[in-house]
Amino acid sequence: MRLLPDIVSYEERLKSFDWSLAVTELGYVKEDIINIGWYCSDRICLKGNADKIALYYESFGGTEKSFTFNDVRLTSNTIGNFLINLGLKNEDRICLFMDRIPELYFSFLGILKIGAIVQPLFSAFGDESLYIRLENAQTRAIITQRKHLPKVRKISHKLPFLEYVIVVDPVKGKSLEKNEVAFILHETPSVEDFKIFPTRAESPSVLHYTSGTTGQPKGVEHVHYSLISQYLTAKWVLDLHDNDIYWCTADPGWVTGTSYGIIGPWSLGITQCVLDAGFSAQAWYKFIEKYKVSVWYTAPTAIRSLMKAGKEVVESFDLSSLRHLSSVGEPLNSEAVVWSGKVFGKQFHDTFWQTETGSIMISNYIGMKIKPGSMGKPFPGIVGVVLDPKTFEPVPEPGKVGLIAFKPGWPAMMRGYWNNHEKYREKFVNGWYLTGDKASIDNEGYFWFIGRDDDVINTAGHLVSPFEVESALLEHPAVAESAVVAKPDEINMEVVKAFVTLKPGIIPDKELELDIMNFIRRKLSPMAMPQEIEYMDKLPKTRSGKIMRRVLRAKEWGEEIGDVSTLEDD
Ligand code: 6R9
Repeated sequence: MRLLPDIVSYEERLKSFDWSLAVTELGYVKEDIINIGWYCSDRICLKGNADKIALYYESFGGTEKSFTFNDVRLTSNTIGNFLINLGLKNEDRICLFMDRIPELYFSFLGILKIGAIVQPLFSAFGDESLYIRLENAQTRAIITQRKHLPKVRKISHKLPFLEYVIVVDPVKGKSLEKNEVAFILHETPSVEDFKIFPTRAESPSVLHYTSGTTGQPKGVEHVHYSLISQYLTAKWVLDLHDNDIYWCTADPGWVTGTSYGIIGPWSLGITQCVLDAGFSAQAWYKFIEKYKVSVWYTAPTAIRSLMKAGKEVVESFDLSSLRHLSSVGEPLNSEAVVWSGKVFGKQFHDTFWQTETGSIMISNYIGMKIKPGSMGKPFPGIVGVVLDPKTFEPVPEPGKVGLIAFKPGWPAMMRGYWNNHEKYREKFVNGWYLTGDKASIDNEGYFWFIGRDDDVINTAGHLVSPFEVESALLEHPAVAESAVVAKPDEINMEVVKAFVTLKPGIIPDKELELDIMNFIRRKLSPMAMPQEIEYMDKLPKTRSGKIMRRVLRAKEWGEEIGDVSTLEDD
């Protein structure tokens, strides 16, 4: 493998690692101001890179735009100034509910510059998904596009804390409703000097929502100090160098799209590109060829879809610019790693982390031998183990399955779940942070992913809570009871499957199945929509009345059902 001359091996890094390496490179002085918005724009300009391209953007329809780091500095200043003039202030929650348009990226930094908390949400979310998260965070403002206004309007009257709906592309002459304000970036005078709020290491920065098995989604609280981890992992794991053109395919509604789609690369002054369009093998290869992408961070479902599209498609494009490939979000099967080695001449480097960890924890570090199918080893400075599920002590034998856990204390670690201290506390046992995933570690220290330790469904890298889908299903007029589990899928690894019982007198048929699916798609999201609905006369329940998802899941995966002694009698 070709390594760039400045690369230090994993073993060497382990010997002398300290997070202060990043602190020094970033010029951060302990106890002083640290603001991610400033680090990702102003600082890069001060270092002499004001005219360097920060963002190449291409829209769904093929519109191209490019922005320098100075543009990023000015636009984020301008947005920050607008928010301040509305009366928004530090620690207010401001939601981004937009497609991947340039305003999304600039607003992210603008919100951080005023010391407010940025709450990014997928624009594909339906009104119910949006409502639950805005209500939980008591969000004060939302920045959106007019195409998403109908969803916002449907719920804004139920959100007493939501004061402003900021629309970045209103139609001229078409009136906005009373709490809606227009903000058109290119028509707003640019703000050259902006007083950035003096955030400190522990000041809150980003609030990402993630789904668990029970209860509503949890808001994961991050702080400005997360920059230290995000900067260093972007540099050493994604292998970003000054002349790289970097493409992170993730949407900033997901933590990968912020930690490594904004903060990591821009704090390093790297040029990145964004394609605001859905997946197509042709379009993706064309994009890599056109922008000469050298570093690519994507997800296993996309890689499997590319595999399915075949080698011939790859060969019709010039992809020789690619230098380093990484993946995250779900298990990366060994076939995909081997395939990428054959067709791109480079193997994908798997990385493992979570919304809660804020930055990459386990990876196939640059230069390290790749064992296809393994997630690699903990990043220097990260103590990662697998714990015995009964004693919560590290498992000493190589190859034995346990719970993936980390010693708390790395800079990007979440600081809490929004308003949910109890759930946060449950994540720690014996001084370890529990990820909720299972793995084994081999005799060379490589981690091998086994699966999640809960019922959360990971479909195409998106975590979907069965509880959220079950609750939404109950709101459908025909549904009496529901149970939701993962079902295996060749491309997405898992998809959502719902088992339902119907209300008396309702006839189950195909039309109703489609109606229920669409109901969930509109209410929650396309990711949460069940791909299959199975009608049941009765759901398996424990004697105490709890639905046994385990039994239904085992059936889908062809596994042993296990202990059913608590199953209700007929
Ligand atoms: C960044 C991100 C976290 C969960 C995690 C695990 C799964 C992530 C993985 C992986 C197998 C990998 N996951 N990376 N599973 N191999 N390389 O994905 O955050 O959305 O919070 O998901 O995703 O189950 O616990 P998030």
